Amino acid sequence: MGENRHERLGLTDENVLEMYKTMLLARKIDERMWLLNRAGKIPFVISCQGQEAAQVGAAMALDREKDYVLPYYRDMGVVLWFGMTARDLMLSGFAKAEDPSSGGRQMPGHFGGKKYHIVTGSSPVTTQVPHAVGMALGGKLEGKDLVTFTTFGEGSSNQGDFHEGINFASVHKLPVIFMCENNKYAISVPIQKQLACENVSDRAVGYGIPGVTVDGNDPLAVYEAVKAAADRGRRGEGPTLIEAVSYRLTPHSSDDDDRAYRTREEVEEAKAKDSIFTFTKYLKEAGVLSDEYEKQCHEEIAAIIDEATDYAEAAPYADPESAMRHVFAE
Ligand SMILES: Cc1ncc(C[n+]2csc(CCOP(=O)(O)OP(=O)(O)O)c2C)c(N)n1
Ligand SMILES: [Mg+2]
Repeated sequence: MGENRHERLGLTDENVLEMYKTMLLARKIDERMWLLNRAGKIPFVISCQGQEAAQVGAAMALDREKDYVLPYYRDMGVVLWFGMTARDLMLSGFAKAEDPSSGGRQMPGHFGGKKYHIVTGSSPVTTQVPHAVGMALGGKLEGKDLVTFTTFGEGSSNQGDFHEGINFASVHKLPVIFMCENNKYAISVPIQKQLACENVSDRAVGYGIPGVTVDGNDPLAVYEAVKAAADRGRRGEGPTLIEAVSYRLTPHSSDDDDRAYRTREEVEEAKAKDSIFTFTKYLKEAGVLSDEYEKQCHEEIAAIIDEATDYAEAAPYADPESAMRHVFAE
C-alpha cells in the first residue's frame, strides 16, 4: 500500500477534508445566491462554480499570516480560505452596510478585507495584476517575507495590465504568483477566439519565468503548483505563471443567458469533470471521506448558509448619509 497523493504532497487527511469542505461551502453559497437572485432578493451573482478546486487548492498553498491575495470576482474559494465567512458573502450579496468588502457599495465579487489579507479589487478586469506586483515590490523593499497571489480569467490575460505586470515582476524577481483561471469563456467568447497560442502559460517564456498549465479540476495539482511557486518566490527567484484549466459551469453572471452561445451538451460534458464530484470520489477511494461524514458536511453547510442568509437579509442597509464616504476626504 503506497501513500495517497495528498500524503505525498505533505497534506494530512484533515487538510484534505478542510479542502473539500471549503470547496463545498463555496459551491453551496453560490447555488443559494442564484436562488436568491431568481427570487428577486439579491441583484446580481457572478459564480465560482467549476473553479472551486483551483481556488481552494491554490489558497491552501499560501500562508494566511504572511501572504496577500488579490483575487478576481469568481474567487469565493480563495476568500473563504483566507477567512471570509458565509455571512460576509451574503452581506455583500444583499448589499448591506455590514458587508466587509465595501459596506454594500459595490457589486458582489469585489472582495476586500484588511484583516483577511484580501486586497480590494476594481471592476476593470486585470487591474489587480499590477497591484499584486506593486505590493510584492513594497514587501521586497521593506524586507518582508511575503508572497502576493493574484488571479484573473484567460480573457483578462489579453489585457495590457497582465503583460506589464508580469514583465515588471519578472525583471525585478518579485515574489508574485500569477494564476489564470482558464474557464474557457470570456462572457460569450470561447477560448479559441481569445488566444492564438495554445496555453496562457506559454506566454511565460516571453518573460523568462516558469509557466505551467494544470488541471483546474484537481485541487491537489493546483496546490502542488502554487506551493512550488510560493517557495520559489520566498527564495527570491521571482514570479511564476500558473494556468488552472477548468470550465465555467454557469452563465457568465445572473444577467447572462449562455444558451445563446454554447450547447447544453458541452456544459453537461464539463459537469462530468466537476471537482465537487471528482474530489469527493478521490476522498472516498482514499478512505478519507465516509458516506456519513459527507452527509454531515452537507447538513452543516446548509445550516451555515441558512443562518448567513437570514442574517444578511435582516441586516440594515448603509445609511444614505454615508454614500460619499471613501469617495471624498472627510
Ligand atoms: C477592462 C474591462 N473590459 C471589459 C470588462 C467587462 N467584462 C467583465 S468580465 C469580462 C470577461 C472576462 O473573461 P475572463 O477574463 O475569461 O474571466 P471569466 O469571467 O471567464 O472568469 C468582461 C469582458 C471589464 N470589466 N473590464
Ligand atoms: Mg474566462
